[in-house]
Amino acid sequence: MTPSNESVIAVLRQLVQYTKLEDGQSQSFRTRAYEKAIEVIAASSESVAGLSISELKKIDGIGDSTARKIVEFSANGTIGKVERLKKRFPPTMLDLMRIPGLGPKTVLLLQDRLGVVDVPGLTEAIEKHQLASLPGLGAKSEEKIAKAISLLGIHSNETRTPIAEAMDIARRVVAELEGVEGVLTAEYAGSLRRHAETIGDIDILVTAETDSPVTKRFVTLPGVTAVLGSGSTKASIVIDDQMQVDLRVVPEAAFGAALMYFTGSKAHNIALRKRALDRGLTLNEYSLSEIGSGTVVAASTEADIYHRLNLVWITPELREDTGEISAAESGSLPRPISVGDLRGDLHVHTDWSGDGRSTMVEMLDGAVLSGLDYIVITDHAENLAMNGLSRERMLEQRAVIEEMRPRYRPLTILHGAELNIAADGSIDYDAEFLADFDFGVASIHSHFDLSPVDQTDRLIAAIHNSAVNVIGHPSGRMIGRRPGVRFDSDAVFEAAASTGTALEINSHLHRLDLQASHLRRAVETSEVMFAISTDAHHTSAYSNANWGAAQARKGWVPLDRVINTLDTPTFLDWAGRKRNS
Ligand code: DGT
Ligand code: CA
Ligand code: CA
Ligand code: ZN
Repeated sequence: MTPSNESVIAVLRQLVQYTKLEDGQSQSFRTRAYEKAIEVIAASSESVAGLSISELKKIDGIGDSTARKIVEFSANGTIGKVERLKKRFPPTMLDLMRIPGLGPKTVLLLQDRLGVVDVPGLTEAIEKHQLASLPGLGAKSEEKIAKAISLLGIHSNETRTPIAEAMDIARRVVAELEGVEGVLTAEYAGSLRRHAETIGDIDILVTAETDSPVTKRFVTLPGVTAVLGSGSTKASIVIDDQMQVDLRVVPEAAFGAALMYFTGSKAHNIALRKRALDRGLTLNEYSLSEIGSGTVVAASTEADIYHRLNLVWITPELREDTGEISAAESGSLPRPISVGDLRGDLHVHTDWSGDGRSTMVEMLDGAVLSGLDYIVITDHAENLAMNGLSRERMLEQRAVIEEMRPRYRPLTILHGAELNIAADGSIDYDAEFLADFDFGVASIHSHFDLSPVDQTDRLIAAIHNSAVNVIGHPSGRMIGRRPGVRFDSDAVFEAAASTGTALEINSHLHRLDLQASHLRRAVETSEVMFAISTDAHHTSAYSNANWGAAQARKGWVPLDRVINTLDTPTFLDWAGRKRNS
């Protein structure tokens, strides 16, 4: 069986990380070559494993050395270089590299001088003030690293994995299992299906014909670094030295009951079981059945089970026993937003931004393919170091967009910018220049450590700027990497509501910003509107809108609070109202 593209990408990502350690720097021509190949493979719909070296090299973006490694991986399930580097650098050193302020150079220094190769070791070294004496570090860096560790809550070995990384692994395992003979369906459940921000372990459910070798294959998948258990209907593995994955094989007739059980949460399950008992029924991972007679009343689909409990089907993101069951009973659950409800994307980059990877034409074609009615091009404004556009470039871009418009009708193309909110809440350019854009997204890209009072003032100042229609990724957090700014959320919601400024629900799995608890509170306590945007820097990122929709569901956001579910004229009217005020 040839490995899936997802598995090839995962091993190349490992190669990138280990190569950084080997090189002692975070960028080199080798890591750039692997990263380029990852992008190309991610965008490809054809399977690359199984191709020959010469076939691989014909693909634009894959060079000789990467091609050889892909072929080696397809044949052996491993890459010799990765295996060798793993012996030199324990996998826990990759966890260290995720801590802000710790690049490959410092991580190597920690190993070399202090023998520190994991987070607990680092915590101990900080307690003994051993970092301060290392060349190039000092007391100040030590303090910064200590703060990052404490804010991220990663001091112990009990680490949870950010959803972005867990999702990659789960999708790759699901893709592999779908290729095994006799497998009918494979789906991830657990906290991942509930769209939790961090994931303890991945739970996968499979239905299969009785003679399918699925559990046997599961324990030998590419990337498996330990087998924790294996039987005929269940197995557990560790993948990439990092993540536990539990597999359950269940009968098709019980799939709904099993999916519901293993999706959880535990609290939601317990509440439903109690509800079942009140109705003379028992609910478990096999079925909803009558007590006594044992007659099965529902089992094959989740919807059947919820209906038999006099509830509407509850979207997995809400299954936390925080009011969703009574809302499902009274019919007051918000209708779950799906990606098909989104008519526009209000935060999109092109390669005019230093960090954009697709051209304007590619991004516009992508918008059409995604079925969008309108799109706002929001490349970075001038104050963003390296990646921002000068006034001249912005005007050039506006002319290009003007030219594109007739070609892309009925797609409506707006010219916007992603503005940078400075420490004092001011933004790029001047009022006159800003007024000539069709739309503005303003985001925090700097000064993450101001006090909550200052951050609140800063956000509110930006919200009051008539050139700002949306606050992009309002907290600026990166899940598991950067905590994001703290601010008085009620005050920000109120200011946004009263000025007609929307708050973004950023769809990147690394961001998911605003967070779900903020969304739910905002919906309950204010009139604020939201924009579910992809912040795409590449055409492949349009599909992230799925994750933005999931985040909105998790935050109990109803459809009528999302500005980009409006049809084009109504949306344009909304945007114009603030800009012309
Ligand atoms: P995680 O892995 O910590 O991110 O969170 P979950 O929710 O994925 O938890 P996990 O993997 O321990 O279990 C998966 C699901 O299985 C869980 O959401 C609900 C169900 N489950 C596990 N243990 C129990 C239990 O003791 N009682 C009930 N009712 N359900 C359970
Ligand atoms: Ca789990
Ligand atoms: Ca589990
Ligand atoms: Zn952006």
